[in-house]
Amino acid sequence: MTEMIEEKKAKGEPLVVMFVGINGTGKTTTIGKLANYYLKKGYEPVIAASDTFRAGAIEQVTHHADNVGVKIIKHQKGSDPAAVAYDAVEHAKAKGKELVLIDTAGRMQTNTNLMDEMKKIKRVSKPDLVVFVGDALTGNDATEQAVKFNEAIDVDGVILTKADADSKGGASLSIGYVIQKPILFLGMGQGYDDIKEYDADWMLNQLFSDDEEEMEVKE
Ligand SMILES: Nc1nc2c(ncn2[C@@H]2O[C@H](COP(=O)(O)OP(=O)(O)OP(=O)(O)O)[C@@H](O)[C@H]2O)c(=O)[nH]1
Ligand SMILES: [Mg+2]
Repeated sequence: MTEMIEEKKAKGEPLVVMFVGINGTGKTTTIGKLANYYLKKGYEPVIAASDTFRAGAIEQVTHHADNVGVKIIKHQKGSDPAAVAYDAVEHAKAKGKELVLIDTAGRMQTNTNLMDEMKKIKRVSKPDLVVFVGDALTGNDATEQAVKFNEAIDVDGVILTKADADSKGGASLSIGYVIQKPILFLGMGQGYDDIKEYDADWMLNQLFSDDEEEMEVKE
C-alpha cells in the first residue's frame, strides 16, 4: 500500500482506498489506525465518512479522525455514501493529500440492496484499492464473506482484525488462499498503534510455534 501511495503521489494523485465488510469487523477502527500509521510516515490522509447508515457511525469516525488529527469529509446521516466518498477524493486532489480512506457501513453479503449500494460507492469514487476487512476470530465465516464480497465488488486485498485474540492466525492463510488476494495488515488491538504490516514469515512462525500464547506485536 505504501508503494502504491508513492506511485500515485508521483502522478500528483491520492491513493483512494475503500474498506468493506460485514457489521462490526473493525473497518472504522482500522481506518483510524491507518490514518495514524500513514500520518506518522509523513503522508496526509483524509477520511470519508461514507457509513451514513448506522446510527452514531459518523460521530464514531469523526472521533477517530479528531484523535489522530486528520480531516474528515462528512454529510448528514442518511445521505448518499457515494457522494461523501466523491467529495473526499475531490478534497484530497484539491489539497494535495496523498491518501483517501473511505469508511463504509457494515453489510451482510446476503443483503442485495446494501451490496448494490456498495458497488455504487465504488463506481463513483473509483478507488485504487478495495480492502475487505475480516474478523480473524470468525475463521471460516470470514473466508466465506471474503468470497462473496470478492464476487460482488472485486476485492484487492484483505485486512484481518482482532488477530491479537486469535492465537494462531490461521484465518489469514485460508482467506488469502481462497480469494488469491494479499493480506495487507493485521489488526492487533483497539489502540491506534495496534496495526502491523502483514509479514508472511512472522505468520509462519506463529502457525508452527508450539506455544498457544496470544500473538504479541513485535516491531
Ligand atoms: N481486540 C481487537 N478489537 C478490535 C480490533 N479492531 C477493531 N476492534 C474492535 O471491534 C469493535 C468494532 O469495531 P468497528 O471499527 O466499529 O467495526 P466496524 O466494522 O466499523 O463496524 P460497523 O461499522 O458497525 O460495521 C470495536 O469495539 C473495536 O474496538 C482489533 O484488531 N483487535
Ligand atoms: Mg464502522
